[in-house]
Amino acid sequence: RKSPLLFLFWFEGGPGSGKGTQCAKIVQHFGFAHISTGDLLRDESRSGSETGNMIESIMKEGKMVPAEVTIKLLQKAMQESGNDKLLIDGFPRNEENRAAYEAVIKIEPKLVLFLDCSEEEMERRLLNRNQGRLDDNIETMRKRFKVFKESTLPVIEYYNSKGKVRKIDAGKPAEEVFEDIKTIFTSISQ
Ligand code: UP5
Ligand code: MG
Repeated sequence: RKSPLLFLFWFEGGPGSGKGTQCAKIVQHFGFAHISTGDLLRDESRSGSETGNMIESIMKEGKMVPAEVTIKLLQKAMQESGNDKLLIDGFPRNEENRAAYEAVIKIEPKLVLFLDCSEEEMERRLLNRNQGRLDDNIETMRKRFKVFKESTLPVIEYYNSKGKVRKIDAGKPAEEVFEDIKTIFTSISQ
């Protein structure tokens, strides 16, 4: 990359908490680049490669893709972004991800934004999404919620203990959630 990263923010939150939705708004308002590890993995799964097929079957089950696969895609996307302000959406999702990130990429996030939303509301949103995602069926969704609680919440708790987490009430309408995010970004990213 040409210039060092000025701002690196991570977005965490359960399936359907609104990570992609809020990141898109931040891109528009604050000129960040948005990298979703879920999107990177979906793109790779469509490539038809052996790794792609492996990724697809893991995602269909709502399980976590091995960190070495995700970290390679993430590193490449960060290098190619050409932006010194980055939002990383949905990563790290477990301890394995976090260890791989710290071993390979190393750049600490400025803040971890945690979109906090009830499971009922997340479920409602995912069932309404209708974008043909293979993992938006009730059976896989329940597995995704379980993985979030068991594996991702502990990672968020780890960063919270380092004072890096800002918890946001994400159960409100998207525009209202964004108002809270704007306040954080306006105070920090300039
Ligand atoms: N919506 C959004 N905000 C709303 C609001 N405030 N009020 C009402 N509706 C709202 O939103 C979801 C839906 O809700 C949309 O229809 C939206 O309009 C509406 P979205 O912004 O897409 O939520 P998001 O949090 O991004 O939900 P997503 O389903 O993408 O979250 P996941 O974390 O489940 O999905 P992701 O793509 O990150 O990961 C998928 C899978 O990939 C994982 O299960 C795993 O198998 C794999 N994966 C890894 O293995 N490793 C990784 O590092 C990342 C992913
Ligand atoms: Mg998403």
